[in-house]
Amino acid sequence: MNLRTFRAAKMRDVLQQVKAELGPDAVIVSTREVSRGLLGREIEVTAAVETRSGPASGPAPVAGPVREDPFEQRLAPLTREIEALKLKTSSMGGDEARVLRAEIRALRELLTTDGKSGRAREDLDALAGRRELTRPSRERVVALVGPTGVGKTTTIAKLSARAALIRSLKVAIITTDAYRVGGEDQLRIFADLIGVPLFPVRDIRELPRVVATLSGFERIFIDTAGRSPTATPDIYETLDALLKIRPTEIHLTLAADSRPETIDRWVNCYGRDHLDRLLFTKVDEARDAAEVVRAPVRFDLPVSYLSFGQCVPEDVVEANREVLLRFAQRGLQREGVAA
Ligand SMILES: Nc1nc2c(ncn2[C@@H]2O[C@H](COP(=O)(O)OP(=O)(O)OP(=O)(O)O)[C@@H](O)[C@H]2O)c(=O)[nH]1
Ligand SMILES: [Mg+2]
Repeated sequence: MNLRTFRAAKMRDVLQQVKAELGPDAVIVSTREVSRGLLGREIEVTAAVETRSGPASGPAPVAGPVREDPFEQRLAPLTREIEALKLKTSSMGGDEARVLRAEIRALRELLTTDGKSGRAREDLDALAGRRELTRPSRERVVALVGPTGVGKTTTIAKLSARAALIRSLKVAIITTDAYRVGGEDQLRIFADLIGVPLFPVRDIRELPRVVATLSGFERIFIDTAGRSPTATPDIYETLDALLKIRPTEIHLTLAADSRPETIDRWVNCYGRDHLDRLLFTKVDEARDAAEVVRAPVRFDLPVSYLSFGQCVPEDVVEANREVLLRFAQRGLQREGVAA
């Protein structure tokens, strides 16, 4: 038996390699995702073929019905190949057959997911049209608002570090998350590491006054306490204070795999007209991220940044159209973001 391992970014490319190198009788032994350097992922397929010569013994693949969808047309030969492999395992017994069947199931799942992504990409391209999906942050004062635990504080640390250390700007951080145990400490550690001053604001109504005292700073980042969407009085209080220090850019911060109804609820909670940007975090954890394109279109609210990990300051990028579409299509990790 000739056992070989193949790798490529896409499952169909690996399968093409398998077919080209080992021929139509190749059997998939295992498939897995492997990391490619720091930035990407690849599919690794181990395939085997009997080394004996002679005609293939398995039943010939049966031609499927003609399909209209161009993606399904491309997928059809692979689907047929999987069917043929499945037939082959039905005549086998024991553990070997069980393992092989599990692998075939995994392979089918991967192919279907890839197929859906391909279609999603076409849909999202059409949906996005010529609309402005992204817009860089421009204002001197930037505030992040949104649900608890999405990564607001971490993102504030990343953005402050980029502005202070890379762009050499005079940066100040304000936290209004001073009442929660640990809320201020978390940011103080980052601020000390970056070497920028941190101004805690214990009473949110004091925020405009504190900002007014910071006229010597070129960039001011405001971290707010995470809210539950039912805590509307708190949300309004924060919003009210932020609106008094216009021009402030308010970025609604959300996890990249948020469901549409969650995003709608949050945008409505703050009021679309009070928001300037969407900022998506946890891109690295998202499997389905179509909302990073759909939401900016739905609300005409461009995306500023994408955060894709816990590391400060490197795991954040300024969003751009191509990256957003690529990521929304694949919904996968760093590959779409950092490339
Ligand atoms: N995987 C991943 N984790 C992240 C990302 N951003 C933040 N985190 C992690 O998410 C957790 C919560 O992050 P915080 O920055 O404290 O979130 P927050 O929105 O400030 O939370 P609250 O202040 O409690 O509302 C921490 O463990 C972070 O390290 C990201 O882009 N990807
Ligand atoms: Mg926080």
